[in-house]
Amino acid sequence: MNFFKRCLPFSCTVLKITEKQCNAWRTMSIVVPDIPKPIPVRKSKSMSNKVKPIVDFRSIKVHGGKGGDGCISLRRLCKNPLGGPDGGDGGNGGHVTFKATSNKTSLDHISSVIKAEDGEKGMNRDCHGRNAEHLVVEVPVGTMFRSTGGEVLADLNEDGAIFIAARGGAGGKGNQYFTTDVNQAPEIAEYGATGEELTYTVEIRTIAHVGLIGLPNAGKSTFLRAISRARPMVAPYPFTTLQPHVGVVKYDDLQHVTVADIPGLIAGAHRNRGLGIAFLRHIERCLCLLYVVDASLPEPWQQLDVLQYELGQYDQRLLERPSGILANKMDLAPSRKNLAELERYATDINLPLFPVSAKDSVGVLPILHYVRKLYDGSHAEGGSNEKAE
Ligand SMILES: Nc1nc2c(ncn2[C@@H]2O[C@H](COP(=O)(O)OP(=O)(O)OP(=O)(O)O)[C@@H](O)[C@H]2O)c(=O)[nH]1
Ligand SMILES: [Mg+2]
Repeated sequence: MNFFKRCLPFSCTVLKITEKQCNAWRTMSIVVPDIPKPIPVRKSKSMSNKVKPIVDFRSIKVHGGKGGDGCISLRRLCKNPLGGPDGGDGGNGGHVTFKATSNKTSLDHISSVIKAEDGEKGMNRDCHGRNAEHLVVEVPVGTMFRSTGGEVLADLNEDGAIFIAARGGAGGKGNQYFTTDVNQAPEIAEYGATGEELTYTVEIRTIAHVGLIGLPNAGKSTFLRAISRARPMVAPYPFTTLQPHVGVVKYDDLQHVTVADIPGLIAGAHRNRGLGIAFLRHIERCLCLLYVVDASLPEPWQQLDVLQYELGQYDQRLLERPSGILANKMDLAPSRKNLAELERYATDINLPLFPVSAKDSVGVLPILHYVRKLYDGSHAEGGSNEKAE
């Protein structure tokens, strides 16, 4: 019995998975020599309701902690009624610092107002107030801090890099500090200094290696669900996705490639129509682009025209990023009719075209190989640029 079990396809016996997952796996496990192969998603999607979009831009206000006030006190004991000044100094306020870490990928945990602790007040009997702990906020590697004028003030591009965003105020001196030969009982002390209050815009330079771009309803979220464990909402109406979602594709050489589902673009997006410029900004933060086209619509190549026009109007350099085209919804009859014309169009603009049915997970494997090629290419370029610098 065991022998027969071993002869049967592994997926049908050991793992209890659905027929759809089984098909996806079969398509994925085609042997391609010398290329890292994507590892199919075996774990089912989480049942909890938390669907976390990625936050790549935030406006924040940071307040350094206030220094503690110095104390005015004159020691009076029963046997020593003129004991002298004994007011302690206040403690220093904490700084607000940001630390780059590879454990974070999003800015969603950062609140819009961040305040560090205040220093403690000084007390009598020469007790100094406690210095406040510095507040350390973790951010993803590649986070940039800009002033309100748009100037880049810090770029945390290394794991462990730290930026002090607001310094805490120094603690005030107590009256004991002001004792002199002339004035043996000063009744003055300092207030603690207030901490810095500054405003920054924080943004992540790269949200994902590959960005999925398309008109609303093209099937970007469905495709991301097919290749990763991400769970962006899928529905047959436009603008279902309002925030980018990032999924991870794993390869058998242990490399992880992140793919972002960007909210749908429409004609006029560069003039702030639809979800507007804020969403074109997400695209800027992807190293490579995949245009997702609904091939079942009449003249689907027009979707490519619109997408490329909008990207070009926003930033011409986006068109030079390594790209590819996904002709989605190939399970529908009109798509098959449009495919030949779409292929011709793709050849004209010199981009590879991949027919796919995201809903049925058919045709996914060649895309994942191409995604890996784009990723390797962008990293090789990055490496050579660094060397050149
Ligand atoms: N037949 C078929 N339908 C698909 C396919 N992919 C997506 N759909 C359907 O297309 C509709 C839109 O899919 P989404 O994945 O939400 O599209 P989207 O591009 O993320 O849309 P927005 O988030 O609004 O920009 C849904 O009803 C999907 O079921 C496919 O390959 N075949
Ligand atoms: Mg979507």
